[in-house]
Amino acid sequence: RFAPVFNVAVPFIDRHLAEGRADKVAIRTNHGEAVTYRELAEQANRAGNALRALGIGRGERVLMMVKDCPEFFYLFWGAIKAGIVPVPVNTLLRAKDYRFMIEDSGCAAVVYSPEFAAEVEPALAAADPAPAVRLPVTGEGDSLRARMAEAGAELEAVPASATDDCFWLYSSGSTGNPKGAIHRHRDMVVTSQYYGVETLGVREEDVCFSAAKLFFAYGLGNAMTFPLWVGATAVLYDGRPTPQSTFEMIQRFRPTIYYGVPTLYAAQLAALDELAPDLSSVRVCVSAGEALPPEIFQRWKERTGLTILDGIGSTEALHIFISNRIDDVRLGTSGRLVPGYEARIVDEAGNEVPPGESGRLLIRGDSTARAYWNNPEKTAQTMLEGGWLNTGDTYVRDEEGYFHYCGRSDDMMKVGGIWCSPFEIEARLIEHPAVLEAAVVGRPDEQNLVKPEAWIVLKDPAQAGDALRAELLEHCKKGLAPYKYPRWIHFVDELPKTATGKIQRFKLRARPQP
Ligand code: 3SK
Repeated sequence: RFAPVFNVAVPFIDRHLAEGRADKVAIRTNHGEAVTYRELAEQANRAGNALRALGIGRGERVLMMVKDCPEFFYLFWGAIKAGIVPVPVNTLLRAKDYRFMIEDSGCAAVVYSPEFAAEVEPALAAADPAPAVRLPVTGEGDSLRARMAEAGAELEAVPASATDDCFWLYSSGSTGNPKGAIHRHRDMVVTSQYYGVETLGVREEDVCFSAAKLFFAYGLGNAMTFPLWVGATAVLYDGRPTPQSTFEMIQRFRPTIYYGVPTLYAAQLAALDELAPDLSSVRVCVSAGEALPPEIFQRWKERTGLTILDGIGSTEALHIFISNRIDDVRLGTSGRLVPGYEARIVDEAGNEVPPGESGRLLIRGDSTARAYWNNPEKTAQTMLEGGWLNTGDTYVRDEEGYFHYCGRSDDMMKVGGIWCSPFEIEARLIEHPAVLEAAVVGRPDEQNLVKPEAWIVLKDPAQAGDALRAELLEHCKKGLAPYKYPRWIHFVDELPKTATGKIQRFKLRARPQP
């Protein structure tokens, strides 16, 4: 239940001062900064006041190209408290992408970490309309930090209701332009309580470290909203997450919860022997972004003793809505529904299918975005009647309520008339000791019949060749239904991925065979 007048910055930020956590460290960074809850509340107020002094009004958008650093928190929460809508965006994008988002959002301000100036400034120069306010976070001249230093340290939260617009996140599908998913004040409360507390078990003593960045809905929950909801500590790293850098962060800051993505877990596993990290502080690991191959779960467990809780979420749902639990892991599945969410699996006509049959996953819960900004067509395709969200994922729910991932609905292929999940073939390939990563797509053969094609990254590229190709084929034929083995196997140095680590199978489909 939400109070009728409610600004979500109050329970996430100001509440901690009233509850005796003013001196507790809320944020630690790889630069050695330690920000207490008192400082966080004060700096967020300053950021909100600075935005107001710049003339930014209620409901106007501030685009944030900001790395993982305390200023991300200050700007995000200060804006919300002042009734302004923060829009964190992917910091790995290019000028043309930023130009699109600037124009699409009609933002009143762009605030960016100076590291991203080479892409953001040309986007600002080209955009029409373009915002009057353009500020680097830090720097010699005008900057957010300089404005914050001059702004007041007190700020009254603007009254809002739980269903008022609060912040946006751009969601990039496999095709088309990114879409601004509009989230409401209540959404972060819902994900923090239902997934963070009641599913994952985040608590005040925790130290949370996420390899996934804050601009990604997954990272935003992992390293900002969950720790702030329970008064825990977030650890931020502003560099590129590699096995080396993430292991260094874990050894230095001793997090209790570590959040990664499957690709990074695979790379970390491959580097365990060489780097021999001390992971003893971690009590649980989390994975999302794409389904975790069972092989990675098992090898991680054997090598580190740690359980990886795999779950599925989306930018539109804000965080994970189906998940394994620490005392309830069903290997090879995404787990069961998170409290507060309902699911339906439907066929192409929208009729619910029985357990054991695959179909499109729809979910319903109080954290789902209300619409895409300025995009009624995509809104109608995704935010369905009755509050259902079309996830675009194909799933099977078994009799016991566990959800088995089959792939993105647009990645599924029909082989010999039977639906075939690329994920199942990839999981089989990854079980082979030579394979680091695999992606499978459908490709028409000489008779124009779709067959699986595998693109493989090897742990040791020197092993590539016909002998290994034949071995992998045999491995697949042994472990999969006969029609599912890949008819073509290509060895590549890397797979095309989104900034958040999801394999872009559509790019492989478009690639000519080597
Ligand atoms: O892709 C996911 O699984 C996910 C999880 C949490 C939040 C956001 C996303 C996209």
